[in-house]
Amino acid sequence: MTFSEYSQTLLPAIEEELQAVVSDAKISEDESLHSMLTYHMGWTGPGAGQKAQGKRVRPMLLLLSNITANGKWQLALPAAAAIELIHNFSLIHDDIEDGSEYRRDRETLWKLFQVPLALNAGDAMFSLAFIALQRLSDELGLEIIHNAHTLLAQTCLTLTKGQHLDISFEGDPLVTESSYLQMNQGKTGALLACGTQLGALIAGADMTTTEIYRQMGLNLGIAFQITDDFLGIWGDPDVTGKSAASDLIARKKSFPVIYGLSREGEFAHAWNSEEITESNAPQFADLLKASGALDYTKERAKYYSDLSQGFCNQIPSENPAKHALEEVIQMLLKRTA
Ligand code: GRG
Repeated sequence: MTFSEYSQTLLPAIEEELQAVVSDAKISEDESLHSMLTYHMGWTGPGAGQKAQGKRVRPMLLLLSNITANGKWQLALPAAAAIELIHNFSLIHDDIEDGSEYRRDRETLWKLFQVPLALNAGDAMFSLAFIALQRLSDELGLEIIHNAHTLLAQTCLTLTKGQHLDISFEGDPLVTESSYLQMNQGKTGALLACGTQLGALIAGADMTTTEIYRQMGLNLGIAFQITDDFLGIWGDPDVTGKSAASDLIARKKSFPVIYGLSREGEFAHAWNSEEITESNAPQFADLLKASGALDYTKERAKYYSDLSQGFCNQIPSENPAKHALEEVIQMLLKRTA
């Protein structure tokens, strides 16, 4: 079965589970907190629809992992919802921290409702992720349910550590590729690793097997973030929903920039001596490309994607969902948004 065929069944089930959990945010007759959450999830408000919902990559990976590990995917739905809620919570807070005005081609929550209410809506989303996990069936057994809670909680801490490093990079003139990787593993790798590992854990897989799933997700996450960094500079704004070269204007120490600075050539000189604005950002993107950063970024994204594929090959399963997992790995490397 292809990824697209699985999506037809799994995506509506994920959406239904998410909506059931998010409906817990209603405060008696006051719908405003709930409507902020449904706006961010892409279900309501201007521009609502598939693009506004995002790709739902993490819950899809979780369910496909669960299926390949011989799980009953319906039992993994609460965990799929939980991981997507943590992801969306982190986006709400990230947009505030970065001052980003647009996400998924629409205004961010803080832009529409101001920072205090957006922070609070993010907190509600975070709490709902753990409420979602309470929907895991007793049928799974207490040990699995306990381990799922522990894994999600530990992943949240890892995410904050990654985000701390990312924010700290702004004031650090000498960010190395190795510190970038540490940041990336926390900020992005950890949640994808958590998704694939949780899927296998809930299916009752043993520790050796869940570790293979974790590594598959972790390396995919690293490749995913490097690709995100690529798109933040050379992506098509009509497809990414962000302005062109947005990461350069924000002076983000993304993967290509760290490489470009390390070459100490024309790009590094311009970066250290000039402001980057909407109008000169394309020239900066060209200088960065000339430093070799574009090719190197693509090469490293492929390297981590291949590592992920290697772990996928080790999954001891003949289930057709394994092909769908392989497709996701390939798709995420080639994505344009
Ligand atoms: C979890 C307690 C806790 C804190 C979070 C704010 C924060 C700390 C971390 C930020 C993490 C972050 C925003 C990482 C970026 C990851 C990334 C590549 C996001 C884009 O993911 P997509 O492309 O988004 O899957 P869609 O829109 O498709 O859902």
